[in-house]
Amino acid sequence: MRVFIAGMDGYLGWSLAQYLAARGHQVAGADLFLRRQWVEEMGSCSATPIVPMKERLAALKESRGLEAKFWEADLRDYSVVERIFKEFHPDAVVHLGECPSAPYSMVDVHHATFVQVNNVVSTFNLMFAIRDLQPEAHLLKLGTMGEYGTPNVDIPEGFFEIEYRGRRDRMPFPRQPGSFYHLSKVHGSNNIMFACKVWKLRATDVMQGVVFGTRIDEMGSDERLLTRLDFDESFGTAINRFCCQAVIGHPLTPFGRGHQKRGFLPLRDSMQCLTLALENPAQPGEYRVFNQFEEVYDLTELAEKVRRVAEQLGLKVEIHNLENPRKEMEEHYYKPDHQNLRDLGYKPTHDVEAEMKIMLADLMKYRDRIEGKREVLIPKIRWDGTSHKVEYLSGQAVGA
Ligand code: USQ
Repeated sequence: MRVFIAGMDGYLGWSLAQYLAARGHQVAGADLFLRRQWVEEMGSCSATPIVPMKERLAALKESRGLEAKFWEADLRDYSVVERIFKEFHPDAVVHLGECPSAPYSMVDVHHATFVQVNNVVSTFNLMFAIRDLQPEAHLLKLGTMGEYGTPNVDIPEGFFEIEYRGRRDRMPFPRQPGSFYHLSKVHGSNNIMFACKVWKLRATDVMQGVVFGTRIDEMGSDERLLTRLDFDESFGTAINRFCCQAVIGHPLTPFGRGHQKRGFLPLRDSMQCLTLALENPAQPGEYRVFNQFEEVYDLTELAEKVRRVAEQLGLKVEIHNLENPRKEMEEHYYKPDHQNLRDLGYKPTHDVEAEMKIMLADLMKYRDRIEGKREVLIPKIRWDGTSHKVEYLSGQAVGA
């Protein structure tokens, strides 16, 4: 299959390029390297060393004998997307080219506008290019479990049956996201659902939980094939941050009461799920939704798991809750379905603690890189629009 990956330089994009190429798919991708700039803007860097795309592609060839085509390209420019489609003729388009950060979208009007325009317009351009140039192509769009928010009822996979005033219908499940970033994903989902209806596009919208992990087997031992791993307040997810904190002896930082629940899955299982969705595409006119995560934990359970696994590796770990810079429920019901991918054959490869162990061992090699950016572990971006470092709830001084 000819697969085009929008956002091929990112955490998921670079991993997926390798995973698909290793399975015999023809891979091409584009990226404007904005993620590298955003993380720099946060004063941080990837915990794993990452080389420029040119070197990544050379390493893929040298180490694995595999090739991928690449364009440095701005997907907000329709003429650029058209040019790529005319050259590559994709059978499938994976959209991983969005700004993925809730905090970044809450900084100020400029960041909020940037995130929504970037995410909505790039999705639009891919949809229109499929309609006009590759109408049979399957669009695999990365959504997020955060689109649903945390309702006090079970969460289905996209749609639910509802009876209201004596009548029944199958309707999209309500979206109640918690940031302008998560809202940008809802806008993308709505636009794609509409395009499937009116143009008979085929699309899969993946509501992905929090992905973690430093590697997939396809990266082997060549350091140049590693994907990035962020730990700053905007681009580092809670679990990746907790693991980075553990390796440098920084307290783990659940926010507020720390009972926010989320679904988690290892990077290698995210690759397996995305590939299953590609190899079993939606039908023309079908807009389907997959909830993609393995296990649900609350943030305190997660921190306890990181502590337990880190201690097995000889690390000493403390957990100190921080004041919550976000506006979110800190204790709530959370029970999302996740059957669709299992029905396609998804089998989790590693349990969460086994994957954490691999990740912590990897990160210990890069301790100095994390230590050098220690200050980014305490957040400043607040949902009320102000920006100043949050405090430890225990009364302990920040940085202690
Ligand atoms: N959190 C902490 N301590 C930290 C960092 C975060 O308690 O040091 C809490 C947050 O307050 C939140 C939860 O952990 O309640 C998850 O935060 P996160 O930063 O790990 O994840 P989130 O902002 O929800 O976004 C991440 C990705 C995003 C993806 C989403 C999937 O950045 O691209 O869409 O995970 S999900 O969380 O299921 O919506």
